[in-house]
Amino acid sequence: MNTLKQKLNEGKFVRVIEAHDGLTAKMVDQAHSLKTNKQFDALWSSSLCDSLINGRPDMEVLSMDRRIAIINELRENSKKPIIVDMDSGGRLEQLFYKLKQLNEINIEAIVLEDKIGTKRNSLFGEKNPQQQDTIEHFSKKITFIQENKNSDLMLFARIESLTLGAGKYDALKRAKAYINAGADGILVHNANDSVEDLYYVIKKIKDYKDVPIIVVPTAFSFVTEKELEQAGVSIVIYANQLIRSAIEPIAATLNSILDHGRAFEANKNLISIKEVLNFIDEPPI
Ligand code: SPV
Ligand code: MG
Repeated sequence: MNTLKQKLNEGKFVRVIEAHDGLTAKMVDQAHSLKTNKQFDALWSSSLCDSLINGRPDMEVLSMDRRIAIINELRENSKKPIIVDMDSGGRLEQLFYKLKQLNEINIEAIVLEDKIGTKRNSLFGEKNPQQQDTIEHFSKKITFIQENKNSDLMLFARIESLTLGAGKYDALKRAKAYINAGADGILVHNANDSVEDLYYVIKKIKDYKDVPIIVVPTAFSFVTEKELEQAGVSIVIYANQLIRSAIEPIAATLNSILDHGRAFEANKNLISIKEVLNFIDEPPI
């Protein structure tokens, strides 16, 4: 049973966050706001974050084996559905083997983006020298995935028209084509802080067909979940916030040890060894 599909079928709004290793997956699983009673519903396996923790750029240069190893860490530490960022999937023959590997693990959804050639992260914005795939070629990839994926796995087609300067009408044209090619839902990406075109595209897609829509509000993080839901969004992905919250504290600890010639001064910002040792339960043996 695909629990992500189930939530969407029940009309629930789905809140997703990036996790990049067993520890972050476990922390997401445990996160529960006492103030709002909210939790996260699913995990995002991000190409950006997985690349970053491996010291690589987000250019589809991390092997699928490594991505799968990280996804397995997430699965071991969390019961929540997992949505996997598949990048562009590469050429059709590469896509075939990536999909074959993804079919063998326990995930709920994949997202394939309509870029071609050397992939770069979308948040570079319109100056990105990245090329967008043709509608025909990308639609072929969607159909190919639909024909070869596990039947319960959801496929979201990700449209980059708004991040690459092709505009809202191109985004809408692509959304219709990708839905007709077999996409179960659409991710409309947006890399700037204006949401006008994004909302236009979402509304028009919903008018065309009521498929679930994903957004990634990194560049427009001021927008609330409530507002996104009202705009027609079903899934919000917080795609990089956990890795970004780790980098600055690590840099501060490094500098503190270098500045003082000891770790004592850094201690005030660290959790205790006792807490670390107690954080992960021991096996019931
Ligand atoms: C990722 O998290 O790798 C994504 C989202 O694809 S973005 O970084 O905004 O492209
Ligand atoms: Mg990515």
